[in-house]
Amino acid sequence: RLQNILSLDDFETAARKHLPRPLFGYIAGAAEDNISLKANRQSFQDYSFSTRVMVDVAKRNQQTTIFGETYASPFGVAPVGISAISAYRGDIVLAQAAASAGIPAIMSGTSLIKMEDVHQAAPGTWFQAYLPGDTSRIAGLIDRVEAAGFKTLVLTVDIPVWANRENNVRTGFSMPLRPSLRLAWDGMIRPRWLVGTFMRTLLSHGMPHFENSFATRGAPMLSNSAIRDTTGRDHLTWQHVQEIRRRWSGNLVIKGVLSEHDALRAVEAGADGIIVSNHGGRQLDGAAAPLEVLPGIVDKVGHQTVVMMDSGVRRGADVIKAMALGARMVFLGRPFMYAAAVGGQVGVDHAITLLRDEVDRNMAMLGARSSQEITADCILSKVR
Ligand code: FMN
Repeated sequence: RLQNILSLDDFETAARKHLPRPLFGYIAGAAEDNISLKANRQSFQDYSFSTRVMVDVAKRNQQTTIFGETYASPFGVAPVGISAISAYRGDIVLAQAAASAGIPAIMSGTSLIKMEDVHQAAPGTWFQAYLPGDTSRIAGLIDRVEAAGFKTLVLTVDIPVWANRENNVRTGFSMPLRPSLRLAWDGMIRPRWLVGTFMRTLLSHGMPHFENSFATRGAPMLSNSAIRDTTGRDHLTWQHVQEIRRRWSGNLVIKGVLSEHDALRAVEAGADGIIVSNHGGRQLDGAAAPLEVLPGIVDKVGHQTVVMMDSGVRRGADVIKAMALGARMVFLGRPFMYAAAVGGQVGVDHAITLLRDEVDRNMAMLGARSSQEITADCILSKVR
């Protein structure tokens, strides 16, 4: 049935049918009025392409090199929390699909699979951490990530408090996940998810637990202890990032930067890279779309650090526009998650292929042979 999936948005349509409503809502949703969610998509339409025709583009190459690693495409898998509840062994599926396609994947700290297991399955995976509010636990976390073998640590810094995600309340998603008649019914009418993901997980691995940086290690997903440690982050500052920098010798990436000021702070704190992101519109509703602020940030720190972005990327054309504005890599969250839910690793492979082909075709029509040739000259801003 994957042949009917012609674009990443088709995975969303398929996932809406496949997943229980609370789980689909958790992935698709954003915060409050979805202003940033919509702005993320709109921001790409604010640019059009300026093509170069009759260029010999017979040999095209979309590789990009970051932190000494050459990736096959300039896009990767963004961290998505509790993915193993929507797709069987979700974190591993996403990481392995990315590894086999030669693109980066960032595993979420809010995962239900041990970081050590994901690293073993796909050693090139990056690890994303939410810092514990109890700062005495930061050192232990960093040491564990290092001992597991990860080379790149992504610190997500846009969650001082949880956003107001009314959408979750409306669709019946909560943390901890509360069993309800509605949830049970919703699962029963979606037997492929019920048997293929939920029952299979329960039978093979037992009830999912938080295993990494998000909550106390080993907290079951259905218990209050799952959320006990997810608050109390609102006192964290750049000082803590500096302390982590001193302890962590691998690549350090700061995710959730939206201003030139913070980009500079991240560089001063010793970041090797930043991900310009509004968390897919899931945190501060009304926060700028990353594409809007990207050029200013690249101008400010692009010569000192690797600038990447996410939020709203759905097409190869979007990838190219972000690169033309100076992003060295872009990440996608929801689309790959839908693909994992609907089709497992084969689904994610298909999603990556669709996006890769779009980038490739568009590069040809644009007259660009390599990632280096995707420059500001390739696009025009419609916003004056
Ligand atoms: N970002 C994190 O840094 N850590 C997470 O655990 C995390 N969980 C997410 C869970 C879901 C269901 C979604 C949709 C996003 C999550 N994000 C998380 C944000 C993504 O990493 C990324 O910033 C965002 O999805 C990009 O926008 P897009 O979905 O439009 O591609």
